[in-house]
Amino acid sequence: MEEVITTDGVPRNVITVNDMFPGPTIEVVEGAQVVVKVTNKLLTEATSIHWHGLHMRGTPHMDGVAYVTQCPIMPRESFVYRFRAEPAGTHFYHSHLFTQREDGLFGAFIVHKAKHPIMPSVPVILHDWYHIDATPYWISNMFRIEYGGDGEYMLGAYERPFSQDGIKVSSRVFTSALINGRGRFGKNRAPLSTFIVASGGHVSFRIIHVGPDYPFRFSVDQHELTVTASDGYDMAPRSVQSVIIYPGESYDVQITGAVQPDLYWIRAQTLRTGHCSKCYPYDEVIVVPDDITEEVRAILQYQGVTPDRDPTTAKRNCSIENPCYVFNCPFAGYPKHLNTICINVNEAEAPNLPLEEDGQSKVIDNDHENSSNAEASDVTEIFLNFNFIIGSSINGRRFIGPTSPLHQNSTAATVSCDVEECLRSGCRCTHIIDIPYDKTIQLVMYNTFAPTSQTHHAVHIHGHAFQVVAMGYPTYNKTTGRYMQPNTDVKCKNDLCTDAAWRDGPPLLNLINPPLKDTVMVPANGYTVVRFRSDNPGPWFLHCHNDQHMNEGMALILQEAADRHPSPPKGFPRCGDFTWSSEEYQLSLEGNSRSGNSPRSQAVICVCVFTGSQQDVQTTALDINVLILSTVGGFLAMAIILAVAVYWIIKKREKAASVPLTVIAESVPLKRNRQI
Ligand SMILES: [Cu+2]
Repeated sequence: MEEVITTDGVPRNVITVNDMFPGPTIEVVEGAQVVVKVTNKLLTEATSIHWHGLHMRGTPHMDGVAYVTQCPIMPRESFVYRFRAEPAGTHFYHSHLFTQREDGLFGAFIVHKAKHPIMPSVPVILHDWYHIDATPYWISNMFRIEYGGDGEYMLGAYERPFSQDGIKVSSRVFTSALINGRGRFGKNRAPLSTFIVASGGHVSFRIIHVGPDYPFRFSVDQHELTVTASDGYDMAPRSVQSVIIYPGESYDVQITGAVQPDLYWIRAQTLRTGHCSKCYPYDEVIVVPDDITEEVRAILQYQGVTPDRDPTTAKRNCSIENPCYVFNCPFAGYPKHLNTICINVNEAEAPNLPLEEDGQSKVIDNDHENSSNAEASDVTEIFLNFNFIIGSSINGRRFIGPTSPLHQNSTAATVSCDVEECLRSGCRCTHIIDIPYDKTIQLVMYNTFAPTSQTHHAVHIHGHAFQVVAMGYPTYNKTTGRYMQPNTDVKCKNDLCTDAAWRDGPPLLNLINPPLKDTVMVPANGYTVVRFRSDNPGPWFLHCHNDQHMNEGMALILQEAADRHPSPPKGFPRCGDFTWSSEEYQLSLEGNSRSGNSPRSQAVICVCVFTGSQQDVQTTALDINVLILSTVGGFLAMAIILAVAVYWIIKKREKAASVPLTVIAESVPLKRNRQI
C-alpha cells in the first residue's frame, strides 16, 4: 500500500515526478549549485518547472515560467536547470504552464542553512484536489481569456461557500483535498498520511500549499503550533492554535509533543462557514452559517502507539480565559463568541538576528531586501489593483502571455497595452511594468473597490522576497465578524479604480522589523504594502497564486532593470510564431530543386564506392544501373524544368509590365477625387 498512489481513493489521472506523487523532496544546502535535469515524459503536453521561492539571481532564464523566461519543454525533450540555492528555507517546485500544477506536478524544495546543522525535514504539502483533470476543468471555465466555457464545474451564485466575513471563499466546487498526496473522499477508507513523533519530543513541519484555489486553516488537535518561518524567512516565534495558508505560501511550525501519547488528527479545513441567502450585490451578501465542513486530515502518531484505528481527538475549546490564536487571517477578526484572535501577517516580526561574521544580519547578507534606511526619493511606489472590475486582472489589464520568452525580443510575441483604453474600460494585453535598477520598490496591492473586491488573493512575486510593511483591513462587525466598510486609505483616481493614490498619505509603515515573504495575502476590501530592492535584473512574473485567477489574467511581468538582464546560456532553446510569404515559399522550392538532389546523389555514390563485401558488390552493380537510369532521367527532368522556367519567366515579365500601369491608372484619379 505504501507504494500505491491512492490520492483520496477516487481514480483519476495524476502527473508524477520520478514515479512519485507528490514529487521527490529536493534537499540542498544554501549556496550550492543546483542541477536538475527535467525530462518531459508526458505524451502530448509541454511543461516547465518553476522553483518557487528561489531568487534565480543572475539566472532569470532558469525561473521556469513558460513563455516568459523560457520556451516550454516539449514532450520527449529535456532541459537542464542550473541555479544557486538561495535563500535557505521551505520552498517548492511546480509546473508553471497553465493549470498543470493542479494535476500533481509539484514537490517540496528545502534549502538548508549553510551555517547550521541540518535538521530533519517533514514537508506537509496541502492541495485542494478535484476529480477531473485540470485541462477539461479549464476549458469549461466561463472566464477563460480566449473563449468562455460553459461553467459546468463552477458553483452558481447561491451555492458558493462564504467565510464569516461575508467574503466568497471560492466559486469552484470543493471536491476534496490531500496532505502529502493522501486524503479521503466522503466516508471512504483511503490511507492517510501519518507523521510519527517521539513522546516529549518535537517535530518541525514545513507546510506548503501547492493547491490551486481553497485556502486552508491548519491545526493539530490538542497541540500548539509555534510559527517560526514563512516562505523560507524566519519570524519571531508565535504560538498559535492554527495557521491559515493560501496557495503559494509556506509556513514552518514546531509542534511540541508534551501531551498524552496517542493518535491525533491533523486538520486542514477551508474557511467556509456558510452559504449566502442574499448573494448580490457582493457588498450586501448575507451569510447563513451551515454545518458543512470541507477538510482533509492526516494523523500525528506518537512512537509506541499502534496505528490500528483512527484518532478520536477533537480540537481544543476556545474560551474567554483561554482563547485560540490564528495566524495569517485574511480578515481583521473573528466574531466575538468564537473566542478566537487573529494574528495578521503584518503583525509578525522578523527575528532579532545575531550579527554574522561580516557584521550584517542574515537578511541583508542574503537578499539585500532591507530597505528600512532608504531615502524617500529612493522609493518607487506602484499601485496595483486586484479587484474584479473586468474579471481577473491587475490595474484593469487581463494578462495575455507572450508567445515567446521576453529575451527573444520579439514585439510580435506580445500584445501591447493601450494605456488610455485600459484605464477607461479595461483591456487585455501583455502587461509589463518596467522598474528601475537598484531602487526601493514599494508595491501597494489594493482591493478596496466594493462590490468588485469579492475575494482575498495570494500574490506571489518571482525573483524576490519582500518586506510586508503594512496591511489595511475593512471595518467589521465584532459580533458577527461580517465586514462593514471597505478600507478608505486608498483613493480611486478613475471610474474603474484601476488607478489610485493614498487618500491622506501613506499609512504607518513597519520599516523596523517587517516580516519577509514571497507570497502574501491581499485582503478583500483592504490592501497590502510590500517593499523590495530592485537589484536582481530579470523579467519577474507577479501573479495571484490562485490558479484560476492567474490564468484568467491576474498577472503581470515586472521588467526589472531591462538593460541589465543577463544573456541566456549558449544554445538556449528558442520558440515562437512562424510565418512565411508566398514569395519565400516559391524561392524555397526553386532553391531546393536546384540543390536538393545533389547531396543525396553524392551520398549514394559514396556508398557505392566505399562498400566492399560480396553482397555489397552485387548491390553496387545494381546501383550502377540505377545510377545510369536516374542520370538520364535527371537530364530529361532538368530540360523540362528549364523549359517551364523560361516560359514562366517570360510570362511573369509580361504580367509585371502590365500590373504597375493598371495600379497607376486606378490610383491617381482616386487621390485627385479625394483632394477635391
Ligand atoms: Cu486571486
